[in-house]
Amino acid sequence: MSVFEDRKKAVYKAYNDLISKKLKKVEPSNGVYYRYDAPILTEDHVPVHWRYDLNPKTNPLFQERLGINAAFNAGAIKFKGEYMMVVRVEGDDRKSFFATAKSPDGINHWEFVGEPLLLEDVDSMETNVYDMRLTAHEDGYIYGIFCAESHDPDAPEGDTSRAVAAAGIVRTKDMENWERLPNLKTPGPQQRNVLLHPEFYKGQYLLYTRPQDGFISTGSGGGVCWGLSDSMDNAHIKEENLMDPKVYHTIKEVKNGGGAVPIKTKEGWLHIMHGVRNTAAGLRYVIYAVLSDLNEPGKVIASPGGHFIAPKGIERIGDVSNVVFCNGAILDDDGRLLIYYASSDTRMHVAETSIEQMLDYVKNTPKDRLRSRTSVEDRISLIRNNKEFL
Ligand code: M1P
Repeated sequence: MSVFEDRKKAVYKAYNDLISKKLKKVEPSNGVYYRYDAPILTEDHVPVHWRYDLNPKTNPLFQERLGINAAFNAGAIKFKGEYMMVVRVEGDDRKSFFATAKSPDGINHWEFVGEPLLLEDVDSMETNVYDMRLTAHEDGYIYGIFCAESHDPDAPEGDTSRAVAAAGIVRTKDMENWERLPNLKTPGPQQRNVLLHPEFYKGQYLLYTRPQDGFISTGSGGGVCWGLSDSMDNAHIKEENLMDPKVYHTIKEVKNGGGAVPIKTKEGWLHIMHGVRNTAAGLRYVIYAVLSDLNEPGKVIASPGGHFIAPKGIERIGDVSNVVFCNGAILDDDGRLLIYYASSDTRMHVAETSIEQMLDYVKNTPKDRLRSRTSVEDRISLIRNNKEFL
């Protein structure tokens, strides 16, 4: 066999072995959610023909022509019974793009389908797009809100790293044909981690925002906010209301941001978010959960202390280490909840739980009372109450 045939066979075998692998639940878990023993999606899940030139004449050595660096930060949706993610795929050239992947059960055998999304070119300065949140809205559309990033036009000459972030918007009815709408306008000068609430609120579209003064720093932004817009055709929020502030010496001391689109439960809207704190080794991103009022989705009614998921084992390592980040979840009719999260800006994982477990978690985990002393009081109370059951 030629080098081409040899290598092609080996590369396809590795790909097929990977996508047919069945994952195992990690037992016994903490009772809140299960992890699985391997990532659900990686750069190696990207189809061979998206990376290699399959023509033996132009690629006799069967070299990868357009490599993929990472597959992470995926929005998720169950559409017509199919589990789908719109994944942030990053090429070796550092440009991110969106690509749809499907799985038969939401956990195993994730495979990319079709072709990457070619978004309408609304702004020639837009350089990068990433982190789509998918909302099946009661108006009948599925909206995808993502970060649209450009080089800061006001950056001093020679400063090639200053950027501006805006919320880009697309919508679809079939998860195949996407219509691009104008970017969201907000009082906050920059936005990332914007997502659309699935129901109208007071007859308007409700969006969760995260105003930020700069590209990295949220500065005076305060935390996760909500605001209203009359339409999504020209989405414009005139007022941002603080919903979940960043707080000193907590998991969200430096900043926080919305994650998965809120999930409706009988006791409130469940939000899966991320919180960021600083360390000597750089920023640490964890995932946390809050519950908001069914009738006033911007009002937090339960806020368990600490993180819900933090990077563990291999999750700690990647392009941006010590990060877990969620922007998608799927609720099944039987109450099973699949929380999709990425680790270290590199790969995708799933945490499996249920609405029953999550409500128990958000309502019964003690709040963060913000001091070591109060944390010790909570732990001593747990220990002493347990004495009669030991
Ligand atoms: O690198 C970690 C994450 O950083 C950003 O999140 P935030 O806007 O809260 O700082 C995002 O760019 C995200 O894509 C990334 O995973």
